[in-house]
Amino acid sequence: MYTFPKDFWWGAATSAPQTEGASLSVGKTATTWDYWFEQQPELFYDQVGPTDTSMLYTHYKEDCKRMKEIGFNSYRTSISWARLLPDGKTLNPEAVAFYREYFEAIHQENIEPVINLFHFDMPMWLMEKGGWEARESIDAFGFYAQTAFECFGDLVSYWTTFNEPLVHVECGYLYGYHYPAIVDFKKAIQVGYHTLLAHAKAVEAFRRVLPNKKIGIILNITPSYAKSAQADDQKAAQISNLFNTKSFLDPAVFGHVPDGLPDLLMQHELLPNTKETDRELLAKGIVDFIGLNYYHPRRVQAPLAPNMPAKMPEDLYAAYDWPEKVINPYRGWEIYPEAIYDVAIMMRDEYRNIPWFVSENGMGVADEERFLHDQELDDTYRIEFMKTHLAYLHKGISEGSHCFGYHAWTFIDCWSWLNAYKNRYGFYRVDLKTQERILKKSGQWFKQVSQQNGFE
Ligand code: BGP
Repeated sequence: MYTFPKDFWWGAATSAPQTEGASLSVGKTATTWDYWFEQQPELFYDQVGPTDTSMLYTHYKEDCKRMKEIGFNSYRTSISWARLLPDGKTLNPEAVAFYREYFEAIHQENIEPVINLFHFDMPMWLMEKGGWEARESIDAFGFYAQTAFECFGDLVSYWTTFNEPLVHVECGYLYGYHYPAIVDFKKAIQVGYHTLLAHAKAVEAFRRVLPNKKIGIILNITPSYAKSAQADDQKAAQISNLFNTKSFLDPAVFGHVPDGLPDLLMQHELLPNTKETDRELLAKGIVDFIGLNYYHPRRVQAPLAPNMPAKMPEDLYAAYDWPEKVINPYRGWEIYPEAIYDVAIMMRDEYRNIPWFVSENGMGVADEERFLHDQELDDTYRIEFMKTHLAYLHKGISEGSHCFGYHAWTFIDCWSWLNAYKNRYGFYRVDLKTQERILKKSGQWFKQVSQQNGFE
């Protein structure tokens, strides 16, 4: 029997843009997703945009009951910046009323709400001024954060500033999966740097407004494993970890950028524009807890034909196709549950054993309706996926890592960026046309795990 610590969080995560719907109504203005979909709907799978979701905006009451039915004691979602502050300054009373009622409904089911501020959903009014590339995004985010803390601080004890900040950096400024789909390493670094400062600005406001509550950040963790023990492969893995793990984790835990990163950026002419006061602000960004989203590791090797100075991260480390990898046949990502143990030990030994939780973990499945028969969806594959990850997490905890929870991705099938509804992850299946919800087998299993605080 794998038994987890007392009061362990069992639940799931999602986000405002992926579940709420009501995307351009009740006072909300456009985000980059609304805008991009309007401009180029063909980029989105099945041409499904951010308005076509599970419509939590109207279904949240029944959905909170569904969360309870499958044993959640905690649940993360986010606030939509463009809904709360449609022009960046003016508070939208309908948004305040909606989120207050939503968070109250979560409490009514005895579920702890964990509320995040930014989940890839840049408001268009800020994008038009340059988005995270513009220095003014830092104060704009600080103002938004403070407003959210003031409006909902009485209802929410656990807050997070960003979900996977590395993703809007990489996908928006290096690889073209998020708007503005620019390919520019130097801009990407500047965007990442402003995001770090915006995070610190929000934490600074938090300490003033809600000194007795807790704040964290949610990071995607993709531990980098080197192809071989040779020095150049090892160096590539180190650089990959510097960018992909330490770049946001070190500032959140220690209040400064990781050693080695400024020198590396200087060598490659990638240093961002800074101000003298930045160091002081960054030091204020230390959090109370960390959330780590884990799906798959990175396999890396020395770059094959590097440019000097680097034009892309691939000039510093290259992807390596590990022949022994196990693949999720329904999503294509590597499945490597052992990494969750390595991460647990890393948090214990290298990050002062700060309290942390698994804030996303799950298995995406394309065309999941093939497993739907007579209104039952047998997703045993997902149960196996979660069990193996939880077993490794348990091992890390039993060796002293301070992990206090496990949130699956996700509660209900949700809209996901360019892939829209291609890959399903939910404990509940949603039929987009009828809005009917069907509990999958994994949801029934998760309820037992939560009730027993573990599994056999
Ligand atoms: C994480 C994001 C989520 C969600 C998840 C699954 O990176 O925080 O928003 O999208 O990944 O990814 P996908 O939907 O692309 O399969």
